[in-house]
Amino acid sequence: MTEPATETAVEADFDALEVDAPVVGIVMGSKSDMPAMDAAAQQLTELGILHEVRVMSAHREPDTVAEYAKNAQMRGLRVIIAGAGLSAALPGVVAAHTALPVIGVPLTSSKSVAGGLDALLSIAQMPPGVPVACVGVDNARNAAVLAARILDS
Ligand code: RP5
Repeated sequence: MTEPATETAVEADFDALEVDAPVVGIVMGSKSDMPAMDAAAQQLTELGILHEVRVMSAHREPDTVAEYAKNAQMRGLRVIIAGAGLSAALPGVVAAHTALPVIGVPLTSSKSVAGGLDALLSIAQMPPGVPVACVGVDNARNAAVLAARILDS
C-alpha cells in the first residue's frame, strides 16, 4: 500500500512543476546593478534559456538571500549568476547556502575603488571548499555564456 501512495506523491510533485520554470537565477545586490546585469538576462534570452531576475543584498537582506539560495535547487534552478559591487559578498553567500554552481559578476559602482577591483577580489577570493566562478568586471554577458555551457555539459 505504501508503494502506490509514494508513486502518487511523486506524480503529484511532477504535475506541480512549472513547465516553463527558470533554470538560471540572476541575482544582484542593488537595483543600481540592473543596467550591468541586464546583459546576462539578454544573453540568456537570446540563447533561449529560461531565467529569473531578483534584487537582494547579502548585507541588507541576508535572510532573503539565504532563503533564496537554500530553495533554488528545489525550485528547479541549475545555475545562479550573482552580481554585486563594492565588498560583493552576494555570490559567496549564495554559494554558502546551495550546492548549485554560482557565477559571480564583479560590478563597478560610483563608490568602487580601482575600477571594481574591490568586488573582483571579494568574489574570486573564496575560501577552499566554497567555490564561486568569477567573470570579468561588469562582464555579465560572460556569466550567461558560462551558465549556458554548464547547462550543456
Ligand atoms: C553592492 O553595493 C551592490 O551590489 C552595488 O553594486 C553597490 C552599491 O549599492 P547601492 O548603494 O547602489 O544600493 O552591495
